[in-house]
Amino acid sequence: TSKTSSKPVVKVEAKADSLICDPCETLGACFERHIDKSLTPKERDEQALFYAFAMSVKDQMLPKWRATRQLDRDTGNKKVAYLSLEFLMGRALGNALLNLDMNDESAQVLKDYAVALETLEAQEHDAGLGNGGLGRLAACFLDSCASLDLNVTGYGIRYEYGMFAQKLCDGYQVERPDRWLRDGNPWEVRVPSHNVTVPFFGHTESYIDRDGKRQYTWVETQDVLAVAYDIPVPGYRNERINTLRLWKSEATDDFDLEEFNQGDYTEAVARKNLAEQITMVLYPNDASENGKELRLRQQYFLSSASLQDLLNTWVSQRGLNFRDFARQHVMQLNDTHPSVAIPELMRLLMDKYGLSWDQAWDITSQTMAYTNHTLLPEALERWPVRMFAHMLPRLLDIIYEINARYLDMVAHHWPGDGDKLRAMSIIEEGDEPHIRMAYLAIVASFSVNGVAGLHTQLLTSGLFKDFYALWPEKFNNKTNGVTPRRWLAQSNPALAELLGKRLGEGWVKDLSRLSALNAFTDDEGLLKAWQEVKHGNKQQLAKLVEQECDVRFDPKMMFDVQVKRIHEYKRQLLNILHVIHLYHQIQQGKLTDITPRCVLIGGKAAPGYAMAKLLIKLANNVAHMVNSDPLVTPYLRFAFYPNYNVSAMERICPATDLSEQISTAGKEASGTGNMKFMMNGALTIGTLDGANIEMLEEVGEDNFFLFGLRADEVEALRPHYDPQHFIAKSQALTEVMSLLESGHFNLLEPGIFDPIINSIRCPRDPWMTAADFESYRLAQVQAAKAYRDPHHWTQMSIRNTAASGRFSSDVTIGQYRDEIWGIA
Ligand code: NBG
Repeated sequence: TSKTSSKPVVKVEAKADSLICDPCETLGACFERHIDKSLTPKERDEQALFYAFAMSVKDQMLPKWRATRQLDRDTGNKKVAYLSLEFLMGRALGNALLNLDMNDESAQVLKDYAVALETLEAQEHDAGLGNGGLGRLAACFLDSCASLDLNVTGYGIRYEYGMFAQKLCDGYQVERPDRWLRDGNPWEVRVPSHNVTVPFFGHTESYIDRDGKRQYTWVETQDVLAVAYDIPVPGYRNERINTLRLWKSEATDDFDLEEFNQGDYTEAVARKNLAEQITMVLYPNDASENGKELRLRQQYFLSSASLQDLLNTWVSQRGLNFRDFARQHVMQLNDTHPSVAIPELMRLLMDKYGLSWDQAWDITSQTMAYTNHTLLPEALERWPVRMFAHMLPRLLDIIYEINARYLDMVAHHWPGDGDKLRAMSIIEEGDEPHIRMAYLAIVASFSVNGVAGLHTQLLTSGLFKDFYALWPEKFNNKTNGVTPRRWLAQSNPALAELLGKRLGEGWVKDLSRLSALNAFTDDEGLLKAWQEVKHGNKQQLAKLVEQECDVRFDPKMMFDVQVKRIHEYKRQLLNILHVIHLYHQIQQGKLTDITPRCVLIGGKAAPGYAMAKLLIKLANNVAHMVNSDPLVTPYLRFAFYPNYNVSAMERICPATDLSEQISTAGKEASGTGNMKFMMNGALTIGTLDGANIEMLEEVGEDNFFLFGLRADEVEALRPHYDPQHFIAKSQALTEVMSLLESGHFNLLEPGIFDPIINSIRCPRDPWMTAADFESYRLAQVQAAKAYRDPHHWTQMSIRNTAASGRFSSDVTIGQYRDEIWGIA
């Protein structure tokens, strides 16, 4: 029997509506109600108060939230669905209060309960539903879409366990589950009226319909229920509240029923677990393949549920006429992770709604848009055909058909070129054929974008060169950005206040206004205030570092910070080698070029990435040696920050003097941390990579510490790269290597760092650490020297903030709106 999702979905008005409290009820009254209703006096601990308070803030949003949905329904404007396996939202309370302009009211209300707003804010668990840049970008984009009053819905997965919690055990990373929902999530609203079912497994059957046409059905599927959880996304001081809809997988009732009827109770319960497994956990790999079957299930689950949701809404409002559907929708695919949405939309349109191939293809290819986030080959998704055949048989048929038609076109463009056909085919042949998801995404999308100028250029001249020749009009660049609400107004209140006094409040909505600061770089009053703000932020971070790392940072020293995922291409190693160099210099009494500094590194390594984990151990061992030598600590302190996440960054970036953006050129697609630091007045030491290039363009070489090979130089050097040559040429690196190789940092564990040492010395080192060391060291000397002139340093700091306007995600989203989405 078929248990496919073709049964009619009964529409019930969103449950959210019935939850609405009296629209006139004040925040205070609402809070009182939540406390009185649900808490005895004994239960009123800070966590419970946070929950009640967040519920009250959400209640205050409900009327606007409903009005937004009503408005979008009534105006029938084009709708964008941002499909992403990751939304790294962090905490929501502070952001909601800022955007809704409820900070003063909140403080007033909480006075009566003798609890500080910051205390409640600190109770919230980070929504860590992402790995790093890609997931946080999606979160910044949601804030900008709502703030620019755009009809954009985020579709994602409600992982029970988010990004793992990182513990350090003897300097090694240990992963702990992130049970972020353990105290409940006050922001979400379960909306069962939007439930859909998602089919898996089974097989395809064909039949001849009444008109004599061959039709296909997918039968004997195992269906999983997708339950919608909505989270409000308030715009900054406007009337819009958008929605982030996260899907949770559950067992379908009829599925259970059948098993129960057969009397097989345990089997039925076991099946239920299988269904619920799908959304259990986020895969913790950043920039490397997650080639597991469960991951493909997550991708299909998200894609199918979201498309069914969009189609159900369309049909309920417009009936079965799809003529205008493409004009009214865009699906933005955040990397290839949700690209299985392409054959799924074809399937739904043809098998469920009876459209022809050509009609379905027109709609699909006019609504799908793909963003690429990496050039690293190990991160490009390829799924075994075998896995598709088993799990998604109907989709495999469709992918084959897409490929056949597309390859005709390739053959036409390059007549008689069999190699071209093989190279460009969506199916990679071999002993184990694979589906190349990026190729599928390019073929079916009307827009393909990279995330920074250099990245897009490398895509069109390298990885996707052949596709660019075929469809140059599809390709475009959208340089990333970050939201100034969270990353400046909220995380750096002292600087925000200073900016407000100097520039008015308009900068929060229009970050280009920060450029007006350039007129004040000789204003002694501003310089002094600027320094005081930074100093205050550094004092706060120092407290946090002492608490988390048991290392004392001195706010008078330079704060030199690198926080991001741990990956060889990001070259935390280069940074650690430089720390070893400084340590050695200080021990030798060579103090002339030394500026006292505190170095902070933080970030998570993918649990299966041995080299990245070893780098964490190296950082910790070096930190131990540095911090326990009283001759060294007046000049140098070094800490590894555990469990780096969004909330940690909110404390770290306002306090940073020097931001480390030191990836091997050509490897970092864009970076977004680089922008957060710049916005908060840090100076960057960096390579010509990703968006660093555009930052440098904005701020000028005099306000940026540039070093290292360019992307083209890296590639030119690769065939004859000789690290020994670079080591021999640099006295500093020679000394660092011999200290490292002497076992000085691992006396009790001989040999543990050999893989790192060997990687530096290996001519095939893809990251060319040795090649850039000397240039990096010299740039560090420049930075150290510059820091000793506080007046000049502060001017450069101001210029960095002033030049950061272009990196607001409002600018980026404005470009998506105008150049890809075509929405009002
Ligand atoms: C990451 C890149 C970053 C970029 C973010 C957001 C992946 C696959 N890519 O450089 O490494 O800033 O995406 O675009 O996570």
